Amino acid sequence: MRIEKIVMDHLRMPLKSAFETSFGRSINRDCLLLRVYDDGLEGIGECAADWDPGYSSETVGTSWVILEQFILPIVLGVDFNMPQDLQKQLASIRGHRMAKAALEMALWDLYGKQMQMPLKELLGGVKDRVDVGVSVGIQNTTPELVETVSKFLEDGYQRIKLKIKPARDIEDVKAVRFTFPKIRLQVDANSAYTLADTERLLPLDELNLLLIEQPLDEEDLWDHHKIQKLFHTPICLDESILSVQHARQALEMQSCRVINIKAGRVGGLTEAKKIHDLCLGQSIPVWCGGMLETGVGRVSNLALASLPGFTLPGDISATDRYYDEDITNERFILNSDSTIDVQKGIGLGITLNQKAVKKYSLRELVFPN
Ligand code: OSB
Ligand code: MG
Repeated sequence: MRIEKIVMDHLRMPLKSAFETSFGRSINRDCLLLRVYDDGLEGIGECAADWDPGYSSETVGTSWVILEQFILPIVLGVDFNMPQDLQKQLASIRGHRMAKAALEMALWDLYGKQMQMPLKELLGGVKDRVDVGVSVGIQNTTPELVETVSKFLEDGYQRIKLKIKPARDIEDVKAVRFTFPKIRLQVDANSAYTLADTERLLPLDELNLLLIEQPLDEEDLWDHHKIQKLFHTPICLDESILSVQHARQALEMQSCRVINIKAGRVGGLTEAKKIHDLCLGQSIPVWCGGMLETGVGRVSNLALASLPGFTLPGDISATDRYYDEDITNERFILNSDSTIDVQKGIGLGITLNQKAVKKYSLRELVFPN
């Protein structure tokens, strides 16, 4: 593979409904779309960074700058045997994992098209459909939350994740648990707590949750160890795991018993697979997180989640949970058993709706120009 040209768009996608977490409320999902070209073939990638640094220190703006000023100049005209070679090429650039992951995704798509193989096969996936759930944002009131959950259950989602934050936690989660005593339920705090809050969170341990995701700050690996010791419910890390080293150290420290894997957060599918392999070797369950991706990122998540160690349902919901109109011609639908099919086409297996890309693009860069 030799990248001759790259086109980068900043997209602003209107969400079907506002999504509120402990770090904020969004009505749009901003992202970057990358298209790389080699000899008539196109590879497509999506950058998971959002408009603001609420979830991660990376944003659409920082990703744009790091791609334009540093990453794209390094990779232009370089020969890659495999997408796995990218990280070595970019070793001189610290951090900025979401920006790097976007380019890696585009290389995986290109590589799949050259090899005539679907991403699932390239990664070593074993499933044709993957278990999925839905991540439910914080609602205005507790009754509204119960109502929203009930609608998603009617849609067929068999696993519900509730976003929580201080003062919108125990009461909300209890209400959902008491209304639906048997559902698979988990919570995600997105780093909203400190060790001082732990005592107050203990009632969560009585609600038969699958896991409690990222209660403390990204950097609090050791404090997560302390909180895990107090809870029977598995602690799951999301924000804290930026690499396979972090995963190994978190497991050695017993800071969690489950890991949420997002390719964007860890710098790409190659690193995501390394974390999967490490966890599989230690019988640590993993699941595929989501970041409200368009169809581009969604199809990549589905392929990743088809690896054998992804034993818990992913945050990979159907297209209509997020967007009325998507930028891919393919839409993803929920099967009756709360699964979504893994794409079978070569590479990512998707095509872009060019009209939609134009409609949602705020700015475009053609490199070199
Ligand atoms: O913490 O998992 C998270 C969305 C954006 C950023 C972070 C997170 C999320 C979600 C939504 O929970 C998952 C999805 O449905 O894509
Ligand atoms: Mg999370």
